[in-house]
Amino acid sequence: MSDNDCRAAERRTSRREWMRQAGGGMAAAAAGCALPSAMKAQGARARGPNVLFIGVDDLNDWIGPLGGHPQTQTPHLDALAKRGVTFTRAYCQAPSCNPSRTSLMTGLRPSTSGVYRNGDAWRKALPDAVTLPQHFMLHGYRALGGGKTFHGSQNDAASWDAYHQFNGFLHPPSTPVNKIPRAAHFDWSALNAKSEETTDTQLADWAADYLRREHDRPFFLAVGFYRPHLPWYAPAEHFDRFPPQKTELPATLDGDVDDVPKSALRSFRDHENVTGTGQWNKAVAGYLSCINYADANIGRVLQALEDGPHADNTVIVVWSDHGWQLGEKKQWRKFTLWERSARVVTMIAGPGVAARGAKCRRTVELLDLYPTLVDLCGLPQRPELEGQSLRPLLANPAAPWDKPAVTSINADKVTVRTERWRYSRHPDGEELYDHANDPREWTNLASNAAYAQTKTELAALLPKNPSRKKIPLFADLPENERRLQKVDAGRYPMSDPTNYVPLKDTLD
Ligand SMILES: [Ca+2]
Repeated sequence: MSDNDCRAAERRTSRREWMRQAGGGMAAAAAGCALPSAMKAQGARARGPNVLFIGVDDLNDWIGPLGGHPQTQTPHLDALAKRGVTFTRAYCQAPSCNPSRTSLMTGLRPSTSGVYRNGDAWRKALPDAVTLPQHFMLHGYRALGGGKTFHGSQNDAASWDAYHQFNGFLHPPSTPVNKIPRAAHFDWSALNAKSEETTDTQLADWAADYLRREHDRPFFLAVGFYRPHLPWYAPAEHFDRFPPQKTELPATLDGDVDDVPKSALRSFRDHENVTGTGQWNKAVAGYLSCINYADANIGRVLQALEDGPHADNTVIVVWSDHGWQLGEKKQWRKFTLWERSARVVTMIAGPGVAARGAKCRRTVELLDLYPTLVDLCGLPQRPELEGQSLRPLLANPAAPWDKPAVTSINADKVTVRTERWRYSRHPDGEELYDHANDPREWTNLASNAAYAQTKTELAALLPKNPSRKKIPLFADLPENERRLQKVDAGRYPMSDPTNYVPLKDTLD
């Protein structure tokens, strides 16, 4: 660690000390120089491999390797799938951004942390949690991030050596383009702009620049793309590939919602708006366009890795925080417990991934990524983590595995997925789907007496005593506490990514 790095680490440590004294309760995740000597020595020996951790916001299973939509165009993810393992039954722990990302980044379930809502102040709920990048920092890695990794304004200053974040996105001149009243960001349109002018591509180029350079320490680099999160605005070249009149809608069944508990459904408003204005095809085309744009940005990053000095020594993970519905069961967005909302992208490639090109059909969870990366990089595991390392499945995708995937909306709305079944419990009823015969979850078997035993077995897999802790809303925290999590550093110099502004200098 250089003297400059040591001084920066000291500054970070004193800031954290101050945060604790100020009542922020932030974890004392000291890096480098502030560590006990034994750990410092361990950190100094860290040699990698590096981690490239690519998150894609609101990306469902409409990518080539998962086959969720026949017209999707994701050539770069298709190519990555040939080099790594694609998990075809990977699920989020919550079908919305903040609780899903909190679980992924802390390795704890929502049913443990109580963080179920987008507005929940996750760091307030988990003041001592050591996040995934923090753990790597503790062991000698440099942790860098950009874009959206934690949710929105709830980034975590303690988790990064430096963070790259832009403010603002390009919008069409007049919105909403779809003219749906009160659409807010529920909109889609081509942008009359070059990719290089857009935030996600600039993020990709920032990461690419870093990946092309030599570094004195192994890195954990998180790249969090915003699209295909709403609004679906992307350069016209991507929209041109998906003419709406030729775009296929997701398969639906009349009366599909008649056999589900009322509280399983969220809202019909979006569906009425989209179908009432005759724009279902346009919306689907808009989402596919933004997926294609995300894939192109991922391609930029992966090409830079391939061209640079770290190609053979970097674990690549591509993940999404939850799925997205586009009219299945008359639902749009996420926030439900069905397959299209709970299923996520999880692809892993690089050192330690022997089963190149394989698909793994075991049920895995986003919170398995933390222990997996720790395992692949040879770091000590953390006892509190609730996931399980996927390493055996990266060697043999058919290896024995009996861990189901659990997704929670709150303590009383929760689902469990096994390789064959999905069982969901709501305050006003249950659902049971047999994926061997009903992959679209059209026929709820929960009231069929023939499946009573199956239901009992699946119910036993749901969280015991799920947390009902009341988590304060981030927006309600005093300004000084909100500020502790803010990593709003503005633009780092694009021309010299080694010249990162230490967080301390940008926060004070
Ligand atoms: Ca149904």
